[in-house]
Amino acid sequence: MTNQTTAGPRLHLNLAGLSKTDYRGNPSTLCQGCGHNSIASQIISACYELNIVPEDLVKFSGIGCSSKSPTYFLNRSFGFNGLHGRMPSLATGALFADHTVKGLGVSGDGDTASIGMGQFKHILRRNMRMVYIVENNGVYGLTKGQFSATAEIGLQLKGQGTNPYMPVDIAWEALVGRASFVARSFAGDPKQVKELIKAALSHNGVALLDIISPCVTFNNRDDAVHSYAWGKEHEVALHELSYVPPAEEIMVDYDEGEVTEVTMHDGSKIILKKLDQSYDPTDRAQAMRMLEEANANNWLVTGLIYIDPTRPSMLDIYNLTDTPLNRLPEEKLRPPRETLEAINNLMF
Ligand SMILES: Cc1ncc(C[n+]2csc(CCOP(=O)(O)OP(=O)(O)O)c2C)c(N)n1
Ligand code: SF4
Ligand SMILES: [Mg+2]
Repeated sequence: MTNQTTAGPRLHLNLAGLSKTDYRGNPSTLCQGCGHNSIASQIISACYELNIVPEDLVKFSGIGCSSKSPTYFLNRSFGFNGLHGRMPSLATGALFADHTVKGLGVSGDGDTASIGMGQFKHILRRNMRMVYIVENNGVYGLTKGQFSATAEIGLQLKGQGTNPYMPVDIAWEALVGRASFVARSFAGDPKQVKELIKAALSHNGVALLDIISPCVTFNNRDDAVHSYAWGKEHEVALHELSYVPPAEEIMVDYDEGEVTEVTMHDGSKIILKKLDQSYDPTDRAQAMRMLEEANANNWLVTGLIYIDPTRPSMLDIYNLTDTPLNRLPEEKLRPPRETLEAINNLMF
C-alpha cells in the first residue's frame, strides 16, 4: 500500500496504515557502531512488518546504555525506564494492569545477569507475556567498561585487568529457569535478529533473546567473545529462520524433511530450515546439551534454542477481567463502605 499524497516522498504504509517513520525514536546518542543501535533498528523493522500499532506496545528497561535504547525506537509507545536490574518487576506490574498491550523489555548483561539476576529468574518461571531482550556485551558500557557477569574468564580489559571468574550464560540460565522461549543472536546478523524479534512478539509467554551486542568502545578486541570479529568468525546458526504471520500463505521452498515448523498461539508460524545439524527446538534437554557443547567448543550458536508454545503465560493463570484493571472504574475496584463495615462488624 502506498501513500498517494503529492507533497513529500511516497511512503510505504503497512496494514496498520503506518509508515516506517511512525516506528522510529529519537536519534541515538550511543557510540557509533554500538551493537545496541543495530538491535534498535531491527525492533523498528519487526514492529513495522508485523503491523503493530505503537500505542499497543509498552517498552520497559533498567539502567545502562542498552536500557537507554528504547528512546531510539517506537516514540509513540509508552515507555518505563526503571531502576537498575528491576525491569522485570516493573513490567510485571504494568502488564498486569493492562493485559491487552504487548510488552517489550530491553536490558543489558549487567542489568540482567549482575544486579538483576534475581528478578530475571522470577519473570522466567512466571512466564510473563513479554519480549525480554538482553543486549549482551560482556561489560558495563555506561559506567565505562567494567567486567559484567557474562565476561569470559581471562578477558583482559584496559584499566580492569584480567577477569578471574567464569561467565554467566544467559541462554543457559533461561533454560534452567524454565523460560518458554529462548533464543540467541548476534547484532552483526541483523536479518536473524529481526526474524527472532518477530517470533518473540508472537509468543504467549516470556520470550528471552540473548543478543551479543558488541561495545565498540570498551570490549571489541578481536579475541574477545563479545566482539564483532569473534562473533563473525564463531557464529554457528542452528537453522535458517523465517517468521510467517497468520494471514500470509506459506511459500517457503524447502525440501521435505529439512524443515521444522512451530505454530504459535496466534496462528503465525516459525519456519526453521535445518542447516548442517538436526536440531529440535522443542526438546529442552537437547537444548541444554547443545549449549554445553557450544561453550566447550567456543561456538557462538545462534537461532531459536528452545520453545514451548503451549505453556500458559502468567496472564492466563490469573482470572483477569476482560477489561484491563487500569480501566476498571473505582466502584468495581473497591468494595463499597457498607461491605467493609459489615466485614469489620463480623470481625470485632
Ligand atoms: C543500584 C545501582 N547500582 C549501580 C549503578 C551504576 N550502573 C549504571 S549502568 C551499570 C551497568 C550497566 O551495564 P549493562 O546492563 O551491561 O549495560 P550496557 O551499558 O553495557 O549496555 C551500572 C553498574 C546504578 N545505576 N544503580
Ligand atoms: S559505551 Fe559501549 S555499550 Fe555504551 S554506547 Fe558506547 S559502545 Fe555502546
Ligand atoms: Mg553490558
